[in-house]
Amino acid sequence: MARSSFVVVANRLPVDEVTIGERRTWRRSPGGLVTALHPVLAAQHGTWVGWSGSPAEPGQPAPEPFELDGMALHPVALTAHDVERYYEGFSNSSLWPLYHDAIETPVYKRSWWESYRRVNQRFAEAAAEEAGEEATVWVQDYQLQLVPAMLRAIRPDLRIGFFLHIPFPPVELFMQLPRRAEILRGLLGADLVGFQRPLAAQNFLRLTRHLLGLRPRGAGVDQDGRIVHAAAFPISIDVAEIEALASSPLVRARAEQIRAELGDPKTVILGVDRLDYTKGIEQRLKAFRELLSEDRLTVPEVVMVQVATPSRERVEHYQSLRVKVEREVGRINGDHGRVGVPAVHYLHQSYSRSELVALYCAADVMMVTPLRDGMNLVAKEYVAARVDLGGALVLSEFAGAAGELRQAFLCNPHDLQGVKDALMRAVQADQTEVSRRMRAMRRHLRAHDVRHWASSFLSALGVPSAALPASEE
Ligand code: GDG
Repeated sequence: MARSSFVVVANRLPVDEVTIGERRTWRRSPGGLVTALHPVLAAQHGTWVGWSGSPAEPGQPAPEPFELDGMALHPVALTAHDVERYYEGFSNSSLWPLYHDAIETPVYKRSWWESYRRVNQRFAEAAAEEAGEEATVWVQDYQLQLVPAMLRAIRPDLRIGFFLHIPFPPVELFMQLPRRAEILRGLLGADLVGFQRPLAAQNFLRLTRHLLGLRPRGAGVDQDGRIVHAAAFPISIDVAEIEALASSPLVRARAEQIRAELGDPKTVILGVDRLDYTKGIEQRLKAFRELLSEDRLTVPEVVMVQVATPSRERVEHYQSLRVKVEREVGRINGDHGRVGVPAVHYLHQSYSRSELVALYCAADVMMVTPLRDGMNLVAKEYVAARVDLGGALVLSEFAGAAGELRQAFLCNPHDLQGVKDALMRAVQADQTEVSRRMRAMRRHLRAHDVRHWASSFLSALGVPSAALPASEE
């Protein structure tokens, strides 16, 4: 039965399955996307279509749709086989590396593509079932690029938006993709295709000409008499939530305690990333090691904390990255640590939001050095957490966030010397300079939070302004 006027389609539902006593139940998961979209979903009796996160047995039907916090949730079933081929395979071993400048060599397998196509069809059918007459459907990210066209084929009455959270590669790279035309046609099923950065939107429009012989004009391209628009909508974070955590006495006390536990060093350098080869963790560690070897930095005056959250652990690229990072950490600690004082505190664990914010507040220098990143929310979270105007951000030019956080200490992560220089400038910056930079970045962020992002996209898609989430500012 078609019913919602607003449907979000994403690989994952915004919930985690938890066990309370004997009972299995669902809890809303933390995350920027659900924060941004919850108000729209709740106001419009919207539905979120996605995978629950646990594999189904073959032939087992998906759990029945259910309600949570005013949102309707429609689970899509994925078997272990789908997860291996559609998710770990085509999404994370073919598309993810290709779209990130082929930092790791993308792997292509025909069976992965077949699974990607089948699973995308399943998501499209679920969305078609939930969407009311002339409803708006917003499809998220690289795992679901075929959904816009598949959905349009079933339901031409719908208004369809698509947002890509990761970079969109230049034509020369995209052309590697064995099923490149299908992917591009899939995206062209949308009315609006949103990207993190303007260059990505240009890459997409250029590709429609190169691959399909279409004629892009300005920010749009005519596809079968229908104009598909492409533009940048840089995603953001729930600034108010991070500020509230950073101002809470508990988190502030925890930040002080973290510094004490680290031995009250003069300078704490922090990195927080999913353990992913796009994030430039090795480059950052190498820069730190060389500065220690050259005595430009010394332990215990300076220590580094690197949180590397476990991620995609069954994918081979990630297994070999872990070995490389852990070898580098071992080398640095072997050469420069002291009894009871490691140079690098390496944490291959997940933390609560409040512990993360306490770490942000405890760090004098935050290093965000991806080789390529759609946006990078960690950089924005660090800025939002620094209500005290303290802290220096070292930021890669290759993170989407560098387009907005211009007052960071910007660096090219491929240039080791450049990373070392940026880190030294950040460590040595005086308080006046640090707070001048932080104030400017905070001003920008407060006017561009995640609700602003969702509203800009949805109003460009033509959703009436009364239905849009209001920004905090
Ligand atoms: C993709 C794009 C784009 C990390 N460790 C823990 C934890 N995190 C949270 C961070 C942050 C999020 O995960 C990571 O977001 P990023 O943006 O940094 O990176 P990706 O996961 O690669 O995200 C990226 C993003 O989509 C949104 O469009 O910005 O470019 O690659 O929020 O805080 N959260 C908790 N514990 C941890 O240990 N609770």
